[in-house]
Amino acid sequence: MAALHDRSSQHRSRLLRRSGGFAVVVLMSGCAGEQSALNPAGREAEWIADLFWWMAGGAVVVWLGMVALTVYALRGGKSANPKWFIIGGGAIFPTVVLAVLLVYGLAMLPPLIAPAPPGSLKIAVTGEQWWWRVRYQPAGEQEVVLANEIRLPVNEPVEFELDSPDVIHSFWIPSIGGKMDMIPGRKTRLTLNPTRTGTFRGQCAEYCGTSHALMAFYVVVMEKAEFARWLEQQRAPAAPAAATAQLEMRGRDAFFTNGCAACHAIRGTEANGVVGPDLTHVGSRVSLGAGILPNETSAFRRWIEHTDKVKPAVLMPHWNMLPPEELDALAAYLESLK
Ligand code: HEC
Ligand SMILES: [Cu+2]
Repeated sequence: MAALHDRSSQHRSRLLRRSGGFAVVVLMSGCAGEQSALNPAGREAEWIADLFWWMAGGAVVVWLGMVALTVYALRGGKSANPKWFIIGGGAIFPTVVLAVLLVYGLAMLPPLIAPAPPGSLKIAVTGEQWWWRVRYQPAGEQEVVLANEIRLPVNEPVEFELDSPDVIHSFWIPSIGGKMDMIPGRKTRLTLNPTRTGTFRGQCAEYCGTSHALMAFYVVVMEKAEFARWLEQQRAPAAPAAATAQLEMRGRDAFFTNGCAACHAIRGTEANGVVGPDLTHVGSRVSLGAGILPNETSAFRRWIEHTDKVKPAVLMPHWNMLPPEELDALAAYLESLK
């Protein structure tokens, strides 16, 4: 019996150790990666992470103090004058700690909401159900309308102008900065300063309907010259499908015969719909469907055939009645739009 008990308690502690280790690994892995406020890649995100660590550290110190006092009380410790515990620990200490935090937190606000210096890159982002309309407005140049992805030059301030036509969304790139609501009928602003290159992930942070959780996007921070080249390439109209690329030519025809052009624009063709995302260079994006599918031919096909299964309640009809060849052709054409 004793042996059995021994073994089972050994087993239990091993299990605890293992699951404890597992929990720590899972928790810590949430801190790294492309969508973590604790792995900052922007000036504003660094401030926010600092604030978090100061608060977390302070909370640990207060907690340890409380544990020490509890142990002391449980052991029957008698203080010289218990009144001082109540006045000191109950009123003075929290007032001082909260006042310091308030001042620290408030002092952070003005630079966080300050506009970017004049001449900075402006990007207007509109929250749609459930995707992002993105308009680049470089100073003194014509705007470039894109969707579902944001690219930024590193170490340059950028000012986002945010809005929404119908419901409230919230624009959030945790690694680069704080979140800002997108509110119908008014423009909100957010200035960010990315500090290192890389690919990060943003996410709608305000419940906006059925597919709210499927409303994400990738953010690619690039060297300044590389960004300028990229924007020029995106500004250009779509290259016409090569006459030799039979499948893509058929896909192009299918795009028009199936009415896709009523909702989507492909600059350089007659397609100029504005209901859905601009598709001029859709094949060059990191992801498809606002951050939810990889950008590859099979994903294009899946999106067109089963749109509503991939994204429930999506505001695009699905085309599962098309013959497989036509779906393949459409997918090949869209993927070729680099
Ligand atoms: C009634 C308007 C409408 C029609 C017609 C329509 N779409 Fe869409 N499409 C949308 C909307 C809205 C979205 C964004 C959905 C979302 O992500 O929530 C979208 C998204 C897409 C995307 C993803 C774009 C991206 O940035 O990842 C592709 C690709 C696409 N549509 C292809 C097509 C094709 C091909 C057709 C024709 C067979 C078509 N669409 C017809 C409205 C439409
Ligand atoms: Cu949203």
